[in-house]
Amino acid sequence: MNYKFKKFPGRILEIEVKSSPEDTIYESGAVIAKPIAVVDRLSSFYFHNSRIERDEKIFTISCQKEKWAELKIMETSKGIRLIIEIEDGDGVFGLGEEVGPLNKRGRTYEFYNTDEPEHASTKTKLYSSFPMFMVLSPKKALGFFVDYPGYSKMDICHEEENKIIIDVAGQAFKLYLQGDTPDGITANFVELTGKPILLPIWMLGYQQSRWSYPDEKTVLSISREFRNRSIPCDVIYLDIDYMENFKVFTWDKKKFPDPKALLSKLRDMGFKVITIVDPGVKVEEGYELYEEAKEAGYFCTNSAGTPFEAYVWPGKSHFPDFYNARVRKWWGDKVSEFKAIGVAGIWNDMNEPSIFFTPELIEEIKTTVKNLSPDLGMLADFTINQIPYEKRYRDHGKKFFHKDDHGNVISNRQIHNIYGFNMTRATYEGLINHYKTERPVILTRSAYPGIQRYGILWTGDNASLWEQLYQEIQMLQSLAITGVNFTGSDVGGFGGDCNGELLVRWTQFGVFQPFFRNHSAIGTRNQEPWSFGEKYERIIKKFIELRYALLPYIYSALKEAHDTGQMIVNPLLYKWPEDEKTYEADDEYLFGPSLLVAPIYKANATGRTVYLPGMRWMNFFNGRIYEPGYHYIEAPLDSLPLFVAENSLLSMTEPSQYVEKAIWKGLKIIGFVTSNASICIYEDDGVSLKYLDKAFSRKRVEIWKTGDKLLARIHPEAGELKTSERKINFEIFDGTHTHVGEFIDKGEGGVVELEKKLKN
Ligand code: MIG
Repeated sequence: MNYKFKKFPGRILEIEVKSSPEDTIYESGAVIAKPIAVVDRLSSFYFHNSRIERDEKIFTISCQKEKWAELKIMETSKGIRLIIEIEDGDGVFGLGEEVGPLNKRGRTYEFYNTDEPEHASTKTKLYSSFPMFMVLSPKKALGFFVDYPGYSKMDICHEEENKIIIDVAGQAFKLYLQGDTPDGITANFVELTGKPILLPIWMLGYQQSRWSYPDEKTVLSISREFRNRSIPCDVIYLDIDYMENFKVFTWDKKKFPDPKALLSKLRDMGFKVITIVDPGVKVEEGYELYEEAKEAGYFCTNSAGTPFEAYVWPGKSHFPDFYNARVRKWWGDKVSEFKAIGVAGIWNDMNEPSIFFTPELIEEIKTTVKNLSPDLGMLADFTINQIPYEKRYRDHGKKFFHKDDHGNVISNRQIHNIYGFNMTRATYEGLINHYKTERPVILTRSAYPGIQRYGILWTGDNASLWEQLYQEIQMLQSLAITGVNFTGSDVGGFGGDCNGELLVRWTQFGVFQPFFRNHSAIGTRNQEPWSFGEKYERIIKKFIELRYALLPYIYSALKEAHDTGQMIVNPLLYKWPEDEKTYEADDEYLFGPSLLVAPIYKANATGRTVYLPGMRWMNFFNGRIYEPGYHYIEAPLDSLPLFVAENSLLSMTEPSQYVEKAIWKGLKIIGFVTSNASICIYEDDGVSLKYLDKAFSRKRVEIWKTGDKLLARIHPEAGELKTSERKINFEIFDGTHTHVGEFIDKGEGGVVELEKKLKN
């Protein structure tokens, strides 16, 4: 075994692990930070005050002589194994898009991007791979990232009580270790893999999708429905049926006779349109994209060097080799050309890549079926059941090849998990290159660490089931730990039939997902906000309006994430790692700097137990104050448990039907302040990159108590954007009284004394 050590910013240690010196590391592209130094001796290495000692293949991670964990690295017949021995009670958090609880102990997880349409709790892999996690106890927080883009598997204290056993199916990879506070670990990881992009403000609005709104007429009528019912909405999606025979970058001219006119009509109504783009290119003579790519050799190949062939939506298809820079450039140009008629964003689907079947598979199935006989009994039944499932999702990697920028052929097996990542990267680079001042908007289903610098991940084909609503609450936090700031689940559930109550509860959660989109599958019940009758529509509307009212707060948090790597969504354990009760509180989380949200995810529930950590909290809806600890909170259908932290503030505005700019006409500051609190309000044009040239405004609002009076101060902190004159209202609760006030903001700031309201 061979090791090399490098020091990275954020006190991260990189260990390059190789079976033998000749083994190649296939770069995943996740890490973009530059190393600070090559380290040759580990004896004085850090981890806070800790040391890593090198004893053959055993590294002891310790702190001032106290052993924290032990890491062993060894060769196996299938690759390289890491064993991390942790302590009793240590929590393990992260792994991004995996089903299961926030604390990952007691289960096995796989990393091999897979189109898994059933997110059952038994599943061990989904569309993305985030082999990053932290080991946490009140006295320590250690971060690990196994940067290997091929197959790996992690047994997290499943087989053996306090052991994490990681099997990497390769001979060489990089391992990153760090020690910090839990939120520091994520921030450092983001330093390593890139800051989250700043999205346009309208991506924070409510979004409506369906597989599919099949024609122009339907798209228009759905959009009008939103405006007629005054339900805010910013984005409408076009799923696969807008294309002609599922050919990427084409429009079905029968169903969408004039897409440009349609997009501009929708724009006038305040809607942006995001279109789906799949990687599978239809094999069809005369189809320009296909001809061009075939001619230039842009497709992935099989072992014979001809294009790799498999069947997806367009039928027989080839797959662009996004691992290659020339192919990425070509694809980026194509996407940009397609976008030019007024498409606002690109939705990358099927990019694991998903494959329905290969021609060889059909042959194999035929053989299997031919040999089926009733005499096989139970085995026959077993074989029949395995055909549609196992066979479809198995590994195609053996016959599927890429070419790197130097012409070396690489099996998909080695770099399988970055196909979607590179497709998103290609799209991002193309859009940024062609639309120089516009913030690119790209959704992706498949991802790898670092994806936050290119696009938005959504969690794929969940189902309209209560247990999956709970699962999404957990997954949202696991993704945030691994640096994915902007993500969310299909609100209402994708597969299966939703109902009014479930849609209300999922929408309430959706308000507190960074990405807030309702989407559902073909053949399921309609799921738009008005689909289940007036009673539900009214509540859904109220919550979508709450989202719009909170936009100043959410947008400022988004900018904070872009600047500092501090995520919008944070598990409670980030702020209270010394309180182990937060390790199990995985059905609630922090949203931005001031809010704690505890969604309702059980059918027929009218309330739930909430754990309020570390300080006092104010119920957002009724102003009641709670001491830290467990509380049962009433939450009938039109309410959810939502709390404002003691000594914190929220910036809000009047809800609108859609948002074009992140410059607010009026603001309202609410909060719970017993000594002092402050919040930042970040504003800019909401769509361009001009903020890089100081065309933004960042103001700080502070509230503090002197005697029994509350004072408010606003002062500009940074930026050159001038906001026009507007009113800022205050409504601050000090634990016994509400203090109100009004301030005319002319841009230069000032101080105002709030007035105590005698009656609340
Ligand atoms: O094979 O485009 O996850 O959001 O609606 C299914 C149709 C393909 C899967 C995506 C889903 C989308 C659907 N797609």
